[in-house]
Amino acid sequence: MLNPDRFISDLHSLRQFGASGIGNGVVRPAYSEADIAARRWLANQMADAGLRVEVDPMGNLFGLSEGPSLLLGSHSDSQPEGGWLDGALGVVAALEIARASRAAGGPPISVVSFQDEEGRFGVTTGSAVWSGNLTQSAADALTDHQGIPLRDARNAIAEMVTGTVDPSHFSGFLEMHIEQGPTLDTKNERIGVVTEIVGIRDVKVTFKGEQNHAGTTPMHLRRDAFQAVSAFNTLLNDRLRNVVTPTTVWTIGHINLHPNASSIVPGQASFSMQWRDGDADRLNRMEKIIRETAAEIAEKNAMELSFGPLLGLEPVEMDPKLQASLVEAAEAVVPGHWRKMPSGALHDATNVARLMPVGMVFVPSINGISHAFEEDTSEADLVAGLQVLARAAGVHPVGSSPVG
Ligand code: HGY
Ligand code: MN
Ligand code: MN
Repeated sequence: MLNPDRFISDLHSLRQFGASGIGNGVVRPAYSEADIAARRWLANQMADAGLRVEVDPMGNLFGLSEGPSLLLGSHSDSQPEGGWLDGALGVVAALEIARASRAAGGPPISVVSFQDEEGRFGVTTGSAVWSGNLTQSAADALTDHQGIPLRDARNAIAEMVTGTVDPSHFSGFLEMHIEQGPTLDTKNERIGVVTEIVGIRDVKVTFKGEQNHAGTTPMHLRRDAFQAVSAFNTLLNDRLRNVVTPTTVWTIGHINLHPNASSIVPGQASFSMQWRDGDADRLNRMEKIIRETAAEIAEKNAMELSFGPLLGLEPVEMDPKLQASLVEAAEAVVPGHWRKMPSGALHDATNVARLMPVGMVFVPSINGISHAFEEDTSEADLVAGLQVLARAAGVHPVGSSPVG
């Protein structure tokens, strides 16, 4: 049987690694001390559950059941300011279901916590390498915002590495995750059966102008890199209007002004340009507009323009059979309080979908908040999600009575 109390207690134990800020916040970026300590704790829990622990060269942590098995899991690294459930929920739920499955004599369940899903170095880099979406050498060359290459960062986990893990062990992948958006919360529903995951593009853009004195440099003589970013952002919002839909998103989330000083006209601005949509063609059209608009602004503002490597993942559909299992389980556990929905957030399931059938199930995020210390979900919804995931994974009995 599932043990909901142990499940909730494990979530709080995992939160201790990198516990920060207000409420249930965590700071547990890939390969940080907190991340590695969390992976050690998870490895011990997996071993105690009777699973064979393996860690691949990227630091993806697996708890393997004997023979062919269904893989359940998510990631345990966090954003620079993250919530206690983003990723961690799917890993701890997988662990609890693996325990219940072994106690019930099957079906065989394996567990995974992927590394750097939050993209300290790129976009879902751990599962991207494991799935063959990204080569190890390309991943190793990626750097974080401080310029640290992934090659150096992953040395911190080297002593845990046991070798590669063959994806052919697994018949499919199921991931439980918080919605990280407002839909379930505002519609007062408790479970989301994911139909598809959006695609993403992410590129670093740099404008290089001229550093100069903020007092003596007349406005008409300036080559101010921040002004170029500001003009680019305004023009881009206008240019994208006829291409995007109400669900398309684009974000400048990180900006590095050089030299970032009050009395110096910034000579250089490097920023992250990220966009997401469910349609690959629209993502490509947006890329063209972004590149053309940046070139136009560079020309007008006498800036040098450069782009970093373009990172991205294509939109992906969830497996119909796994969706059907999740629908049956949702109707059994929370009858009438679930919906089918797309995912606006990226997940490891996108990469794993290259290798095997994948399915995802969401639980609500209170006020739709995520990637923030305030991220939270009610315990009752967490347990409902656990029961839906277990039932869809064929692990019974899971207490088919609807949870309160
Ligand atoms: O950004 C994302 O969608 C994911 O949480 N890393
Ligand atoms: Mn996540
Ligand atoms: Mn996230």
